[in-house]
Amino acid sequence: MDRRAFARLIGGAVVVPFAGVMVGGRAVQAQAAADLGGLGLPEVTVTITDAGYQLTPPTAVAGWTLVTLENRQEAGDTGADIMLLPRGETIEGLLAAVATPTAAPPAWVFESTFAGAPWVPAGTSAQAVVLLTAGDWGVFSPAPLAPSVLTVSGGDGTPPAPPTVNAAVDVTMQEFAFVGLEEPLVAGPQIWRVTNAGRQPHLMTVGQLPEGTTQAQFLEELAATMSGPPPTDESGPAGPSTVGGCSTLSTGQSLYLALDLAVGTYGAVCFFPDEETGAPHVMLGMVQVFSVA
Ligand SMILES: [Cu+2]
Repeated sequence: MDRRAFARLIGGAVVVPFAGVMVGGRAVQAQAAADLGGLGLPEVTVTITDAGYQLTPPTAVAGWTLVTLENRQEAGDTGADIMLLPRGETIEGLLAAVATPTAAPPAWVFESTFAGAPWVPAGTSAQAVVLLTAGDWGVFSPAPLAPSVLTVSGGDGTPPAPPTVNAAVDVTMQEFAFVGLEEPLVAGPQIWRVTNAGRQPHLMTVGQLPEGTTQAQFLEELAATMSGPPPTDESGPAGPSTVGGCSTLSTGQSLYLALDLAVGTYGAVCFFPDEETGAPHVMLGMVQVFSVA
C-alpha cells in the first residue's frame, strides 16, 4: 500500500466514492448550522487547497475548539485527520514511514489520538466542535497534500466539560456499526454528537443514496464497487455524492458536527482499516443506511 492509498484509508478522500449508487448529478450540499458558531469557543480554520492544508491560526489552547473546514479543492470530498503526534515524532516522519507498502497499518495509527474534523465536498465548508489536548497535532490526509501541524498549549490534563450543545442526533461508532441512525431523522440544520465507543479508530462519511435504498442493497453495491476495477471513464458519475461526515475519531473521542440534510435516503460508511486485516471497516459491515424525512 503506498502512502496515498494508506492516507486515503485513514481518513482521506473516499476510497470508493458513492459512484455506483449516487443520485445522478444531484449534488446535495451540507451547510454548517449556526449553533456551533454561537458557542463562543476558540476557533481554528483548516483550509484545504490542491497544495495542502493551511491552519488559521496554527496554534490553539487546549479544550473544546470550533474547527471550520474549508475545502477549496477543485473536486472531491475530503476531510482532515487531526492526530496528536507521539512525542519526538514529526508528521513528515510518520507519513514517510507509511510510504513503504505494508500489509497492515503501523501500530501508531491505532495508538494515536484523533480528534476528528468535518468532512466536506469540494467548494463547501462545514464546522465541528472537537476536543484538543496540549501537544502537536498533525493535520493531514489525503496525501499527497502537504500536512500542517497545529500546536496546542495549556490545559492541566483535566478533561474540560463538554460544550452545551443540543445534539439532535447521537451516533455511536463501534466495531463494526453506526448506532443511533435507526429512526428517520428530521431534515434541516442540526447538530450530531458522534462518539467512538469502539476499540479501533472510526470515521463516518455520509452520502446520499437513491430513494429507498436498503441496507442490503447498499452493502452489495459497495462490495461490488470495492472489488471491481477502478473506474476508467473520466466522464463518469458527476461529482461526489458525499454530503458530509467526520474524519477519524479515536476511542473515547466525541465531536459535535453541524449537518443540514435534505429529505432523502443516506448511507454512513467507515473506511478505516481494520487493525488485524487492513480491510476497510466497510468490508466488515460498518455501513448504515438511514432516512431523513
Ligand atoms: Cu470504522
